[in-house]
Amino acid sequence: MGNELDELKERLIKEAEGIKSQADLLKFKEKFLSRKKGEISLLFKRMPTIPPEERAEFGKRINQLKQLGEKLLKEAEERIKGERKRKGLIESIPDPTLPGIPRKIGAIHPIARTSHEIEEIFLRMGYDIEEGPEVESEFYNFEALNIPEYHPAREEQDTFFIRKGILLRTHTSPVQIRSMKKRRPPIRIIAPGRVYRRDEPDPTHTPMFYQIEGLVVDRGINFAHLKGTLETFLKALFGEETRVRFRPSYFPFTEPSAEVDISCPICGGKDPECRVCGGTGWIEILGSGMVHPRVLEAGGIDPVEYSGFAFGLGVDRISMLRAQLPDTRYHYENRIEFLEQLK
Ligand code: 2U9
Repeated sequence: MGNELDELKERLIKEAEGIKSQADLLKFKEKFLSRKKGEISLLFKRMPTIPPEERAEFGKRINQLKQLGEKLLKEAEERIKGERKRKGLIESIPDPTLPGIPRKIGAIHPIARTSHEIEEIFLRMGYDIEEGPEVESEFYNFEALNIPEYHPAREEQDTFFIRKGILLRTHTSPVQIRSMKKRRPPIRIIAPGRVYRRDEPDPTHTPMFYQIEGLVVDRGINFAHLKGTLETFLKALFGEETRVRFRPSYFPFTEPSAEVDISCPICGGKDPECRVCGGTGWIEILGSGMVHPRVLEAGGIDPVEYSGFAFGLGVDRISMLRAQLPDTRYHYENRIEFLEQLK
């Protein structure tokens, strides 16, 4: 009997030393201390079979074993807790030898890039950049530009009204009216910015898009200045080999007016099946004209003393042409793959 208890004591100590995990702890508890089947509990159950004179001693010894088992269990539990804490601390120290987390570097949006390039060309030619409000008065957006209420261009530029007489601008032209009122000639400005029209989105339209318009006002400005300026600009943007042609057109705010085409920058007019120019060899790129005398007057400038030319272009259209996009709506989908391709 004494031997059996000594042997149990030794096993208790040895197995407690081997406890390495939460699972080992549970196993130890189950094996020795479980109330029903634990080895120590089973010893208590043997009490009636022990000769009466040995019972007191036996009881004392198994109580000691029970206390020892509980003590060893507690110690092992503390040890495991301590080890886990130490390991956690070590793992929370960053390893400076690991490779870094690469940062996603953004790209300039193709419309912004096109707009900046165009702005640069005109800045080099001595123009100033002017900006103005996107929420405009009907007067600055239409009346001042010689587009009275009954004019069909109103419907063409159907727009979003904030309230009666206040709307989202349909072109950046109101900026130039404001500039004429603010400055004295000579005036050489460009006005880039967002404009809004009530258009259903399709491959070539979005209800918001970007324009750049230009205005030059001085004594003796004539159509030759317009032609020379736009030819210089278009060659700078599309390449020196670019040819430029002017076709008569009509805008309410210019007279005479012209639409401007460039030779196809993709096929140079050589591919009868070119997808960009449709085989015509030409691409319409901007509108222009001599500022209408009534528009000069609306800007507080005497049309007898001064004359001017103006032009307008759609930045989205130019961006689309340069990237050969089949659909302008790609510009506005915020797809990172699209932006990365056009970096
Ligand atoms: C003032 C006087 C005249 C600006 C002009 C155009 C012709 C033109 C279009 C190009 C593509 C608009 O974005 S688009 O749809 N623009 O064709 N714009 S002349 O004329 C002005 C502007 C301001 C005071």
